[in-house]
Amino acid sequence: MLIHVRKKSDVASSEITPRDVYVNRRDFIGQSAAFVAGAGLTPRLLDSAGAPPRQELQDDLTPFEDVTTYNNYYEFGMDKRDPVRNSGDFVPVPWSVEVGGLCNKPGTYAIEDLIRQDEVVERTYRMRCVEAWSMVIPWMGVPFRSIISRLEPMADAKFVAFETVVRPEQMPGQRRVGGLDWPYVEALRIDEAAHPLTLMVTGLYGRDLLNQNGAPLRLVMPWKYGFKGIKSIVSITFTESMPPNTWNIQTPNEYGFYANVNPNVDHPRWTQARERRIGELRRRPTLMFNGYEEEVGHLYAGMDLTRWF
Ligand SMILES: Nc1nc2c(c(=O)[nH]1)N[C@H]1C(S)=C(S)[C@@H](COP(=O)(O)O)O[C@H]1N2
Ligand SMILES: [Mo]
Repeated sequence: MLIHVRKKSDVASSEITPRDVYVNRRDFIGQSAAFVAGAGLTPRLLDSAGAPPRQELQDDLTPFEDVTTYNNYYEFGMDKRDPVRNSGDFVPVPWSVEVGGLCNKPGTYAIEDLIRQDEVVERTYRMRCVEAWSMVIPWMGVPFRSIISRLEPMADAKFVAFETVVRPEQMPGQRRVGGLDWPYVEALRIDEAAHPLTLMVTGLYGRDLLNQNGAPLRLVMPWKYGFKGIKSIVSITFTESMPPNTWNIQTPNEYGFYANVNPNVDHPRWTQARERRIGELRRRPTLMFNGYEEEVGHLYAGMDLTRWF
């Protein structure tokens, strides 16, 4: 297998970057490239003897401070600072997820039963928002494929749909009139959902997710625009036909279902060829599938990637 998945328990204790190294930017700047190299995808890179290092080796982690204060989470407001400011009343424990549709193990699952601690891995991924900014984030979570296999989808299940919690009393953005319809919904084709890179995330920087990042449970698919990474998930449903997704409902000519990062298909109102990495001044080129083409390109073989945005 090309992708080496490191379980938390596999990591030698000397390799675990202590929390205060993460939190103190000055300390980890010098180590972050090495840390990215040690996580997720890179053993393959180190193995490919003689090949020039790929761009991920130059990617520094985005500081914890930025990852947790510059957010998109419209349930808490539309400005980047709103989620951290307005999510203090949100209570992510206890938590359960409704599983239904075309699978053999439907039911109400406590989060502890869905997320097995011995399956938690750490993965450092680039995240590219459709608004043309990006970050590099060390996530913790469980590969969604192992959750899927426990839920036993039936043969006619072609998609997986997700919903975010609706709690207007704790989420001021849901009390606003106009704007998005709630719940926020998203979906993946089942082979995308089962791809080894797709992570059901419970933490970042070695600690539990904060409310503004989608506590206690959110999705991350690093080759897709960030809006596919639905936060605070309360339902998972296996379906035969393609489910709707929030931003496509809202503005179908701007946001698609697949939403694969693609520098060659511009947003109607801005270019997608470049992006601003949070913390950097110069814009960098956006990579096809956000740099994960080797891993995920086969999922879209034969699709017209200029049409299926
Ligand atoms: N429920 C919900 N999930 C959401 C959003 C949202 O507004 N509501 N915003 C999305 C967008 S546009 C992005 S870029 C990412 C941002 O994740 P982050 O704030 O953890 O960086 O969350 C995605 N998930
Ligand atoms: Mo986004």
